[in-house]
Amino acid sequence: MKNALITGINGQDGSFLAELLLEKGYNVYGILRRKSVVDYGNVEHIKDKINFIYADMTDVVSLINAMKISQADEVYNLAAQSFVATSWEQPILTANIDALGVTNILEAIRFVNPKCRFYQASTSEMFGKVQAIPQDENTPFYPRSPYGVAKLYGHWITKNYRESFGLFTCSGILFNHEGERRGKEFVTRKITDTVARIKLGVADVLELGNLDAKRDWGHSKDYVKAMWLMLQQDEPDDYVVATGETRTVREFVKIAFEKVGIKIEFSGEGVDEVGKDESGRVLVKVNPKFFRPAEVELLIGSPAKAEEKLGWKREISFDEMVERMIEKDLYLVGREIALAGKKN
Ligand code: NAP
Ligand code: F7E
Repeated sequence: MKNALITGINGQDGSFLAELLLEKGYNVYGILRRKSVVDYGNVEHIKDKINFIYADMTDVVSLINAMKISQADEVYNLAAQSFVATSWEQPILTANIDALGVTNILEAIRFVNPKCRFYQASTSEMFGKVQAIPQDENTPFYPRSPYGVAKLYGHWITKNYRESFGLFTCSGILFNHEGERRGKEFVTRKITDTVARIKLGVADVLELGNLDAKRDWGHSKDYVKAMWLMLQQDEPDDYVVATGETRTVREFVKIAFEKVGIKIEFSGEGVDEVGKDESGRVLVKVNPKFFRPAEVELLIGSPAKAEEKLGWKREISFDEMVERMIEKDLYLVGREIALAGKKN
């Protein structure tokens, strides 16, 4: 039985990866941060099967301790301040976690068990102002946010420890991946949650920022399989994981509303653009509050290397992903309404 240590286990990807590794018979260890209220987040449903260790990416001693306790054969570093918008508000914290935190965990591995294999959660945000279309493993980086810059450090230090010390380290350059467990501040989940609220009569309007931004959106459950595959290869390497399709935020909005039987037409331009239903009711507005100081306008990745060398293939289509998210949000909002009714 192999031991796996997952940082960021209670996040979106951590939860799907924990399920995958449990299915494969791993002993799963997961790092949690101490909070005033105990919160298992997305792994609440499997918490009895996971060995939790309290640690923090900014505290190398706690990571050495986690390595000793877990005796990990594989470490998946998923912990991050992962919300791009917040990285302008908390750039130092973002760098401490997303950049130096990677060095902390690599040093912990080097100190406790240099044979341990390591996965780093790199990101398409490193491509930022894209230098080629589609983006692949050879595309030059040009990050556009403190998050992207911090992740680029994490990416290079992962490569550097492979080349300097012979550690088995891999970076997965993952494009956006979403799902029912996505945080509600990210645009896809914000849309599906608000669409469900509008459908069920507890919200009036969806306010968004840049509707023109294009993203390559896949499902998290598919993407964690690629993480595992990378660590099962004979040689460590870096891989892009993407769908090869791109859509605007506006297109995502239209499709999400269609799933609940509402047809949206957009009209107007810039901050005056609105989305109306067939009766003319305004359901979507632009709010400049959600614009970013610098934007990543277009992402579309080529998964060719991952498909060829890892045998990875996505199974959940874009349409199925939106469907799953909408269904789950209709259920969750419905339950919230029912509970509120009982209290009154
Ligand atoms: P997520 O849901 O935001 O999860 C992030 C996790 O990191 C949470 O468990 C969080 O714990 C933990 N964390 C944050 N700061 C920490 C710290 N100082 N010490 C220990 N743990 C800390 O993110 P995700 O979507 O699952 O993404 C997983 C990883 O992939 C992240 O590194 C992200 O940057 C990267 N990535 C994501 C995507 C995507 O589209 N989802 C694409 C490319 C790369 P708390 O609950 O305590 O905050
Ligand atoms: O934004 C635009 C926004 O916050 C997507 C993280 O997982 O993927 C994620 O980063 C796009 C941007 O994700 C709103 O301006 C418009 O262009 O959902 P997001 P992200 O910034 O792409 C990468 C790969 C990661 O690595 C990150 O960790 O949507 N947008 N209106 C909006 N975005 C948000 N959040 N909210 C809006 O109202």
